[in-house]
Amino acid sequence: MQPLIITCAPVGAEVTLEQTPYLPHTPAKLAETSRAIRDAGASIVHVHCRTDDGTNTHDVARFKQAYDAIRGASDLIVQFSTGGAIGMTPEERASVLQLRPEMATLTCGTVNFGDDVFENSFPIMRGILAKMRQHGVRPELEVFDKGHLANARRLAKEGLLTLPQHVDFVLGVPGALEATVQNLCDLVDDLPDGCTWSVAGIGRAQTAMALAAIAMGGHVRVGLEDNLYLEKGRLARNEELVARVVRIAREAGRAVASPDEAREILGLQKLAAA
Ligand code: KMH
Ligand code: ZN
Repeated sequence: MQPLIITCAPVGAEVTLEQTPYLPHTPAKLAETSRAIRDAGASIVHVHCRTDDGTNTHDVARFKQAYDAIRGASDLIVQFSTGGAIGMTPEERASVLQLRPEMATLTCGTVNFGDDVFENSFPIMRGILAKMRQHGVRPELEVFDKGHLANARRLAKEGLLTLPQHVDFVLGVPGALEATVQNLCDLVDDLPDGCTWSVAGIGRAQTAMALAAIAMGGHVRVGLEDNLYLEKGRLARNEELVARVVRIAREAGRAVASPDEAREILGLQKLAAA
C-alpha cells in the first residue's frame, strides 16, 4: 500500500468561534496549526479563510496572507477550498485560484447541505475548472454523493477535466451520502481508473472512516471542518485528530507520507528549495 496521506481541514466554513476555542481563523493561527499538524503527521492542509471576527471570506488578499503564513511555517501541500461557504458566488469561490496553490477542491455536483443547498451546477464546475487550468492548479475532486463520480466522468468527456485525479469522499453530510463502509466500498469500486482517494467522515464518523481507509489502501482527511470532538464532550485540536490517525496507521502497519512523499504519490512537483 502507498504511504498514508493525511489531509487536515483545520477551519472550514461552518464551525464558529463560539463552538470551539481551537479554530485557527487567522493567518497567524493557521501558521501555528500548520506547524503542529505537520509535526503530527499531516501532509496536506485544506484551507478556508475567516476575517478576524470569524466571518467567512474568500478575499484574495486574506488567502495570500494565509498561504504565506502556512508556507513560512511548513512544507505542507497547500490546498485551497473553492467550495467556500454557502452563499458565496462562484466567481468569489474561484478567485483565489489566481494565487496558484498546489491544489484546490472541485466539488463535483450540487448537494443538499443541511437545510441549505451547496450549488455546483455544470456551468459552475466548468468555470472553476477553466480557472484551474488557466493557473495550473491541480484539482482534488470532492465527492459527496454517488452521482458526483458520474459528473466527473462527464466533465472529463468534455475535455475540461483530465483523469485520473485525487478524489476525496465527503461522507455523512446531512443531505448527502451517509458515512458507511458499504457506501465507501461502492464509491471506491466506481472510481475512474488510476484515481487515488481519501475519505472525510463527518462528525463521529471521522474515525470510523479513517479506519476503513487505512485498511483499504485509501487516504484520510480529518480536521475541525468535519469534526469538532476528540471524544464525546472533549473538543479536539486539529493536531490531536491527525495524531490519532497516525497512531491507528502505525498499529495497522501503514507508513505515513511526508508532504514530499505525498507530492510524489499525487504527481505534484516537489517544493523548490527555499
Ligand atoms: N463549506 C462547504 C459549503 C470545499 O471546501 O471545497 C463547501 C466545502 C467544500 O467546504
Ligand atoms: Zn472545505
